[in-house]
Amino acid sequence: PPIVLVGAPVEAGAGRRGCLMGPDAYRTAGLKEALIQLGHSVSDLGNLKMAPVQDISHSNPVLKNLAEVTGWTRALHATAADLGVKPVFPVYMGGDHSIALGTVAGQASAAAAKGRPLFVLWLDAHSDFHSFETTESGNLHGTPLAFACGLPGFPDLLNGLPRHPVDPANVMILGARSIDPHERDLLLAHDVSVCDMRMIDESGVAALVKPFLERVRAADGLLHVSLDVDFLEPETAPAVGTTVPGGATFREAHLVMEMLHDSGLVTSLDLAELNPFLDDRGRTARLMVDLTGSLFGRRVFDRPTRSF
Ligand code: DIR
Ligand code: MN
Ligand code: MN
Ligand code: MN
Repeated sequence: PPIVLVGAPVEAGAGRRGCLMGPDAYRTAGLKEALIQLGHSVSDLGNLKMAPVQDISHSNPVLKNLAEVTGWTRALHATAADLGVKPVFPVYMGGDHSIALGTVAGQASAAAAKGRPLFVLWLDAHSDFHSFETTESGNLHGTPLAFACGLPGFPDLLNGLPRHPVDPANVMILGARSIDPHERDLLLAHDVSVCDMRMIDESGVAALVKPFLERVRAADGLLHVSLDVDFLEPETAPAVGTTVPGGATFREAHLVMEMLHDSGLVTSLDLAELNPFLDDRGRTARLMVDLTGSLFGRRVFDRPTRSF
């Protein structure tokens, strides 16, 4: 299907400024041109607009920028719910990871309309599994996966619209190496499959990703991929505010993307947390473009398509 790029210049969910430049950095790094070169038809919807939502509140006093994050969540939810039922492949160019409060909820609403289960692959150093009650930093980019899974402890971010929670059994987190105690408890209670860096060290990414893709296929599911820049090793991808050492290598990340492409199962993508202010001559933006290229079919050499 045609690829639709959606700019989400959001920085209200992160602890430091700069992610609002993300969509333009992807444009400067040639995301659209790279995908066209791979034979896809690509359109860029430009950047979404947002109106802060003032009539929203929560009892946790540490939450930062609730009005703005709620405004972005509603705008992205509406866009994703709409694109999700059309014959297009949406790529959400963030923006910090709070964009996924809206994108996953919207894709989940579209999946429900199609009567198909939504699966989520979360590529991240963090699990982003806080509720608005458990976050201690107050940075709402630490909450989107818990919201997607329908956990309690959130205000009415969707303005009364139904949430269509993703079944936690349909979620895989890959690359984790920084999980807060409250997140750990919630992940265990909801039985989310967490593949941490040690599991990648011991078995390699392919052995972890393949059975997950087989489950998506067996369930006739739709697959949303949420790629946080900090999934990668910071020396490889420095342009992110929350670097954690010991991340995925260049090849591990490309291999995941190549396997996702070969599976043919992915239906939507977030590119989250790129902070161009922290980049080194654009190399992280270019790497994210290259990884997206691998997800859309770039390969080193022809080989028979394997089905994962
Ligand atoms: C930490 C860091 N768990 C927090 N989270 C994220 O602030 O809640 N950093 N997502 O990217
Ligand atoms: Mn994240
Ligand atoms: Mn992260
Ligand atoms: Mn935390």
